Amino acid sequence: MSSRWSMTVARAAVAVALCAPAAAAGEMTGHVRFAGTPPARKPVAFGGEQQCALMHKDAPPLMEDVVVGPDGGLRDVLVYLTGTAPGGPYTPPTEPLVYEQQGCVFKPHVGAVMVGQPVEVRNDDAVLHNVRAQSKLGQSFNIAQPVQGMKTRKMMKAQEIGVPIKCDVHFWMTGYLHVLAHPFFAMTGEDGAFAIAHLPPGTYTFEAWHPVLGTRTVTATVTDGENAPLTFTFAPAP
Ligand SMILES: [Cu+2]
Repeated sequence: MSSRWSMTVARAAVAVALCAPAAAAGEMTGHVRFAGTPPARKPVAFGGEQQCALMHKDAPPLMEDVVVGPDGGLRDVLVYLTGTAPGGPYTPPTEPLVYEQQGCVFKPHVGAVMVGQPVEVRNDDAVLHNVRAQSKLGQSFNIAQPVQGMKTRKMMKAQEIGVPIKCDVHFWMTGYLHVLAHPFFAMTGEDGAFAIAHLPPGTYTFEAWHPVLGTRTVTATVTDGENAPLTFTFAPAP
């Protein structure tokens, strides 16, 4: 075997090792799936808001009520540990969750932070947006951002799942903010995958929360070794 060939083989071996699923201790991984035919996503109807419509001359963005990836993964699901969380106290990340308003659309549609982690609302558009969070626990906020490039930071103080977010100016701009008192949570992307790390061994109940499709719960035992992945399955709304 030439040295050049053996180098290639060695590199391939490293690549395989890096791609193999990690068997991290205390990690709970899994997928959130949508069963059945995904509902068609309607284009955003901008109504009389021409400034917003003009930002999407080629094609309007699609509504994000239910977003299913090509492999049936369900996006925008919060998977989190319910009940008493192990350990603590927890240090929230200093990195903010950024809520961008871009092209008159919230990015992300659904976000999650820890109590004490900054939420940064930004206006990327040259139009007025007014972001309102409607909390049931006294942590509502109301931020007017008339100027492009404005950034405003807020800090949430208590755990609250599913705080509605909306822009008062543009009725289609809606979303949700989740606030968690512990770090054992994850948001799914279009592949529906999630990973929750650093769990001490024990039996826990995990809830999956979707803004339109409701909730699912699974109780599972986390061990020191590799844990069997969890699956949450949502069906079309009735
Ligand atoms: Cu707006």
